[in-house]
Amino acid sequence: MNQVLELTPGQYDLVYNSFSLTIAAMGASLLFFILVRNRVHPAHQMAVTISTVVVAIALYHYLRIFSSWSDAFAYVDGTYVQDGRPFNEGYRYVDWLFTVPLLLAELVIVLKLAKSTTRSLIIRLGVAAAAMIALGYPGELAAPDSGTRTLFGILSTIPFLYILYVLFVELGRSLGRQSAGVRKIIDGLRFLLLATWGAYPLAYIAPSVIDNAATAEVVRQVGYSMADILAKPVFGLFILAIALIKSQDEADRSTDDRQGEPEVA
Ligand code: RET
Repeated sequence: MNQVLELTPGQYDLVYNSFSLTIAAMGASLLFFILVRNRVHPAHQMAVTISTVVVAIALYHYLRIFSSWSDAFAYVDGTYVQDGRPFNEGYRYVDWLFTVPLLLAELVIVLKLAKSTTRSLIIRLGVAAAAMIALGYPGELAAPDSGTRTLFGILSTIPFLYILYVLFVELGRSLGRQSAGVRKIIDGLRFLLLATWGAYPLAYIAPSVIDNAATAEVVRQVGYSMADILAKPVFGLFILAIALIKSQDEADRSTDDRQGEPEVA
């Protein structure tokens, strides 16, 4: 496609180590979400279960990404040369195709809105997320300065903006019914979402705006990996916090109910 990519050992290792860190983050959070699940009231366990599935999917894909990266380069005279075997970018997109709709679903589920609202939000957000990822992939494979990359980047941004609209405008209207503690965490969560999801399109345009191909590749890979740590395990921790507060509310409510009952002689 284009000229052979050459990375300095420092550049190669930065990407290698960021993949390694991401694997550790996914593995540790997988264990943590499994262990902590029973502390959550059964009514709110589904959101935590989805977090667990998301980091498991990511753990698998990062293991594949890690070996694809190692296989793609040969160490020749002090430089890492991409010696013909292409690095497989597909793992990332297949991962996102599953995990992005799941992440959106867990956010909606933990809020416990009316059944019909939940259903409609999950379907609309899921379809938009799948469209965003599917449209991004052809652009990701295209050459850095090609019209294809720009075209698919723009097409993918349309469902992306729709998702942000639903989360910030539509969902905002239903937050009034949440408790003050939950509302505070949701505000933090939406900020995290905006900051991290915004990093993906930025990493995508790196090859188009950075002249040096090696630097652009490092920025893109490290950018995607760090964004994935924030968007999956860290996002999952916020969801867990909401589920735990709601579990406490549930426990308080059942204690109140019991106190209201007449004492049995
Ligand atoms: C692409 C292509 C260029 C335009 C846009 C993109 C957005 C990607 C996003 C990905 C989010 C991924 C997440 C993964 C977590 O598991 C596809 C890079 C807008 C927002 C949250």
